[in-house]
Amino acid sequence: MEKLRIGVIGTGAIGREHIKRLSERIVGCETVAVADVDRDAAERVASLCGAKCCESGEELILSPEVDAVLVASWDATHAKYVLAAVAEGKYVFCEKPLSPETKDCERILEAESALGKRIVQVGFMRRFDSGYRALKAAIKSGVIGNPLMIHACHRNMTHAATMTSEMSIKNAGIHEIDIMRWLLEEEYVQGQVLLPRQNGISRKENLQDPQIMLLRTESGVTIDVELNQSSGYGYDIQCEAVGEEGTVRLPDPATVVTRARGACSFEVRPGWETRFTEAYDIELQQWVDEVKADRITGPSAWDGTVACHTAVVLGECRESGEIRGISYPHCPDFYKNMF
Ligand code: NAD
Ligand code: ISE
Repeated sequence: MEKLRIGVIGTGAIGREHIKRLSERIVGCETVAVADVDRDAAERVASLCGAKCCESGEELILSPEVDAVLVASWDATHAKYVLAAVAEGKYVFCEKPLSPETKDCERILEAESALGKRIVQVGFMRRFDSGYRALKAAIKSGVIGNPLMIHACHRNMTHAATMTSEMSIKNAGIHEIDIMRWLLEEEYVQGQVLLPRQNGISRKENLQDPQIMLLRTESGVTIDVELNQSSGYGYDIQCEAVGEEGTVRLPDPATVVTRARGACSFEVRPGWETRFTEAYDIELQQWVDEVKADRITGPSAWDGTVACHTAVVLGECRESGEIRGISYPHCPDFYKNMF
């Protein structure tokens, strides 16, 4: 296959970002079709990238000229497109979350297992970030001894108009849920959510902000994550692992450090687009290369399912503050040993 022909469903913020990177930086592919429920938005994007504009996501998936599908529509719509792509036997890259609902994830696991071959990848791009990779390598090297705790922050500049308390966990916190189990290579057994004082400046109905997710893993590592939708100063992702003999911390993205006017400072990126640019590039280049080689290895439907189950439990216990046990459905052999 010369060029992988990709169809993109959802031409909003990240859909457009991905289409741009597919045409400018990712080699061996082209965007041949797009679809969006906002037809005008889809047509604008189609004319910019020279792709066909489909009537619907379903039509795009069935198009014979589409080899592989990239889903970048709203969270709750992911599962139906993933299932349709699997039914067609087409590789599908689905932005996170795989679904906000566990029953959807289980249907996807069933459908993919029945095929007997992995064709679903979930957009947990942090696994491709050089900082997180270095952090994982340091933990695995044993330099800090056994890990005991992880302290993390997920701070957005300002909350999106649609953001709710539950979404803060299922849409933003889901990255943290995935990356912590990937860093430690173990599953969660317990979770809890704490609700600090509400941010009075950025009040919004249905959004308790900030929130703290607490997780405990099988070996007893405890993880605290500040989920903060309205930092007011930038998009800031922090993570520090504390071990028996030392600590190791996620680096801030490389940039210049300025010492001037009595201060020492560096820029905090405004959003995920610029904070994780290289990670998205590596993630999609690997996906394109692996799809062409007919064997994908990136974050799987099982990873998406574990993250979804964890987020659902945290969503359920967030108001009561109670500590809840976490358990997962049976992991089909098909997905074992994939960290
Ligand atoms: P957005 O609102 O900017 O864009 C979503 C687009 O999907 C909109 O144009 C909307 O009209 C379209 N859409 C909604 N339902 C649809 C449907 N059923 N069929 C076709 N199109 C539909 O949102 P966004 O920020 O681009 O987020 C899109 C998805 O990407 C979300 O699931 C989000 O969680 C994920 N995302 C991931 C990252 C990351 O860091 N990996 C970053 C941002 C967004
Ligand atoms: C967004 O959907 C993303 O996935 C970003 O990576 C995340 O940091 C942000 O909080 C989400 O809303």
